[in-house]
Formats: sequence, C-alpha cells, structure tokens
Amino acid sequence: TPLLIATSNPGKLRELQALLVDLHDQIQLLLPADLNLSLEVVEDGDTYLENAVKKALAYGQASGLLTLADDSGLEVDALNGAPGLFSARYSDKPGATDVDRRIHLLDNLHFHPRPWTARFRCLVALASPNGELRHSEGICPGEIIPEERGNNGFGYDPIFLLSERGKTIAELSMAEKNTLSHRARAVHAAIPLIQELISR
Ligand code: ITT
Repeated sequence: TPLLIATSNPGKLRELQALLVDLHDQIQLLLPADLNLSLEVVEDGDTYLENAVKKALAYGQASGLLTLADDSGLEVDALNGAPGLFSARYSDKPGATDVDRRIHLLDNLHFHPRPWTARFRCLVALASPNGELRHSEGICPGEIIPEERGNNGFGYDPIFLLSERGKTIAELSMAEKNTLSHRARAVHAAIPLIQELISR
C-alpha cells in the first residue's frame, strides 16, 4: 500500500522515513514530489492537531492515497509556550532560516532566568482515501541553552538540551534522536493506526 508523507521539511522527512522502515513490507512511502504535487496548505488552525489534519486531508484528497502529516513545534515555558504553533515562522525577517529563528528565540529569552525549560511536541495525523482520520502525539522534554552545540538534526535542535543526557539533540545521531524524540514517540504510536487503516 502506498503511504504519502505530506511534508516539505527535509529534516522531518529524513526522520519519518527512518522511523517507518519497519513497515517496508506493508507500505511504500511516497513524497509529494513523486506525484508532482505541491499544495499551499494554510496552517491557520488553533492546535497542532487541526494543522496536522488539514495537511493530511489536503494531500490525501489531492492524491487519493493514505497520507501522513506531522505538525510540530517547540514550547518554551518562560515564553508561555511560544513559539509553539508558530515555530516554523518564528522570526521577523522575510526568508528567515533555522539560524534566524534560533537567534530570535534566544533574543526573547535573554532577560528570563534560567533554566529555560521547554518541550518539543509532535502531532501525527493520518487520512485514509475514504476520509477516515487518526492521530497520535509525542512529547520530548528538555531545556533551551544560550550556545549552539552539535551539527545534526534541524530547526531548534542545536539549542535544545536533553537535560539528563547533557547533550543537545544536534549532538545525537539521527538513530539516537529517533529513539527519544517527540516525532519518534508520535510515529511509534501511529504505527498500529497505519496498520489498521491499510488492513481495511
Ligand atoms: P511541513 O508543514 O511541510 O511539514 P514545517 O517546517 O512548516 O513543514 P511545521 O509547521 O510543523 O512544519 O513546523 C515545525 C517547526 O518546529 C519546524 O520548522 C522547526 O522549526 C520546529 N521543529 C519541529 N520538530 C523539530 C525537531 O525535531 N527539531 C528541531 N526543530 C523542530
């Protein structure tokens, strides 16, 4: 059965592909590019779940395929949960990069006392060709640190410390990140849901 991965974020995509390898004899992963699909989905929901469902339904309806979407973000307690739903757009600059967003976050945290406790959250939504929906969630707790460490991962990984490991996520290999991340936890919980949807 084909499974369409509805993301345009290359960092997410690599992790999702690795997290879903155990299903390789049951599903064949497809990307929007494989179908020449590129949709503008406006992520204007009030929750990660709404945005994830919106992406999964948009790509699912356009392709007619079982579709998985990931909506995720970083929640910093000192900033009352920001950047949260706006993690991908968190910077004033037009054409901002991951580096710009990390700098913007550290600027906003500067005058707050440490530790800057935080968590990553990931919502995975599944939309079947006949419009059935399933979802799962994963969380990864840690803290933001003022200096970047490590070169792996993407987004906020170089400033996200896994407190008990004493390492940032960017200091982990992808295989290590995939044992503990918010995305790994959400996908782990999504696997039985995928199996249920492909068995009918
Ligand atoms: P798609 O909607 O195409 O999947 P996106 O990057 O726009 O890609 P989101 O709207 O879900 O995705 O934004 C998630 C943002 O949260 C992402 O751009 C990163 O800045 C951040 N983020 C999510 N997961 C992360 C991770 O594992 N490590 C670091 N940053 C992460």
